[in-house]
Amino acid sequence: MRGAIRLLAVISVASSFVAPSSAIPTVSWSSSAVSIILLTGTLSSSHITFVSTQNLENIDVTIVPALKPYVSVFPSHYAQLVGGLSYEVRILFSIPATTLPGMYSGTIKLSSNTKPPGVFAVPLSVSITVQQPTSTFIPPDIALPSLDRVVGVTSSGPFYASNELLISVIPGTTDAQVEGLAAAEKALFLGQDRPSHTYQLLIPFSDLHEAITLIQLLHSYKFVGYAIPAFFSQSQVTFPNDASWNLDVRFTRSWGQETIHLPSAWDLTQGDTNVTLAVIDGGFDLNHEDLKPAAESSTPGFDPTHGTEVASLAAATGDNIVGLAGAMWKSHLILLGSDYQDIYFDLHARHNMYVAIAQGARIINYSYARNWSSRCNPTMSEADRLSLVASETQFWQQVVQFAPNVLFVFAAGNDHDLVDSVFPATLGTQDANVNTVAGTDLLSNEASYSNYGRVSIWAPGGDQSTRLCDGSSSSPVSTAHIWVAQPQNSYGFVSGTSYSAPFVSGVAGLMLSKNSSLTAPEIKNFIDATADPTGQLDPSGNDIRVLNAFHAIQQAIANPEFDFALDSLLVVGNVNGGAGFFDDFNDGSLTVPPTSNINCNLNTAPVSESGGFYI
Ligand SMILES: [Ca+2]
Repeated sequence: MRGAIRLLAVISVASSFVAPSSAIPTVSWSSSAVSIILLTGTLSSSHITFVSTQNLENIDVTIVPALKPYVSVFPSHYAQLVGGLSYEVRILFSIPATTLPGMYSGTIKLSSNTKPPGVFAVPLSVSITVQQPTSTFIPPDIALPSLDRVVGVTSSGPFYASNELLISVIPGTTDAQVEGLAAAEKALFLGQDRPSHTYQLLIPFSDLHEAITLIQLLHSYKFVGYAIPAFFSQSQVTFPNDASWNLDVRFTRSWGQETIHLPSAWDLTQGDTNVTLAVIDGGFDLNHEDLKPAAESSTPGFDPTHGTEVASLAAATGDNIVGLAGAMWKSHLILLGSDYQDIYFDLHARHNMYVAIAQGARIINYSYARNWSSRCNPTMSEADRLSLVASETQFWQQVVQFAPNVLFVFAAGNDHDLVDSVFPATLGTQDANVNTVAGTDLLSNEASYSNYGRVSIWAPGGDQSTRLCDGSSSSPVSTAHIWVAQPQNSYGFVSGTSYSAPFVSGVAGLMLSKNSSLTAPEIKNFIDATADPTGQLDPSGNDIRVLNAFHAIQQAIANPEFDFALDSLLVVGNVNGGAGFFDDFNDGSLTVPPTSNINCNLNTAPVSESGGFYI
């Protein structure tokens, strides 16, 4: 039954600037107050801006003690503020599962250790209304798990939301049926994802094995398509410990782009603002000087580091003096963030894939992964492991197969392991519209951390010694990294298959810029067919073949629009319109000039014709 809770995770922000009471404050918030309603055990984020009338140094953003268990901010410190400029503070609300229902109020303040104590900025009022989930009200949107509910099988993952299962129901299932299940199984509703008919159930279990047992029970309900624990993917970054560069700076910053022949590719195209590329990643600096996201359709997430880095390789603005050149200098770029640091709630990530598809994305980059191999999960039973692999396959294939003409580009992952149990990367071994990208080093060797096997393609990821899932450390040959954009108009070096994937996403975007009629499987096939052989084999005996942007785009051009390998056109049934033959590109592929329109009127008998066609 709806109505018990009116709204969830709706952030209301008063619209007026703070009016000074006596003295004019140096700093003004864009709103006087922030208020939010959240369920216990969930999380949400917001952002707010402020302006200072003068230059300031060393300003801290502080939270009153009463709110500290529930609120954190990013950034929490500004070394320099320029008077008159607007600064954004991101606010994360995380309501631990044990929080009692009620109203929690307090303030967020700006303070300066060089200014006398007192009010130079009016504190921002914050109020949080905490409610408990029920078995009778299904919140209308996804709920993100609170930070205390992020638990790991080990301290380095895999991570899942405690006491939460996701059930995807078959079309036609009613809310009442799902409410009946919840009542019978003593489950409470946290949220739902409508595009995938998925419900988030709060239901107690002590570990993953118990969760899998519960899932088998839930499968006894005929309307349950599948059920799965609520997992988080992990960003596939490896963290630099030491930068030991011997090479010229210019070369170190562009070897990845040179390896995949982007400079010659850019002679053919630098991209197209009509090609929509979505990067689903941790968070983004939407104001970065070198990123131009589509203003209407991006969400920043909380920690802007990883997403800014990944997006810059695919789509940093080229030829603008600053920063670097993304594979696509021009694109329609959608950036959809997470509200966590280096993890992404799977349900949210998948939901954002549906969002990107609805907004016309042709390419979706996701540089996150989770590995269910026995090597990475030595304490898990084989039965549990296979059960999770089966659920995961259904979970990710639901969105991949929903949009067969969208190219999904996934990082292969950083465990130096077979890709077969890595999600969502392993879908590249079975789905024609999924590209799984493994990482190479400066010399186009397999990066020491990169997963391998039946990956779709290899691309530069840099290399360095990395802690692997089994606790061992990888042994790099070279330690060259990848130069990327980072928050607040800075730049730096990183490594990981996180950074291999966006090279492929950007090159796919370049291919579409030259030929928008390419299908996602064609893009995947052309990238594969034109890759550079290295003569090396990965540990499983597969060829290491590195992305070649120039040849991939040439292949895209060689397959112009309307040049079908079609022998006949059979029109069956009631088509009210016309069809005909023509050759759009004058490339000589049609030897017979355009002829013979076919008129397909209602109720005409089936006809067949030969040649190229348009409808
Ligand atoms: Ca640039």
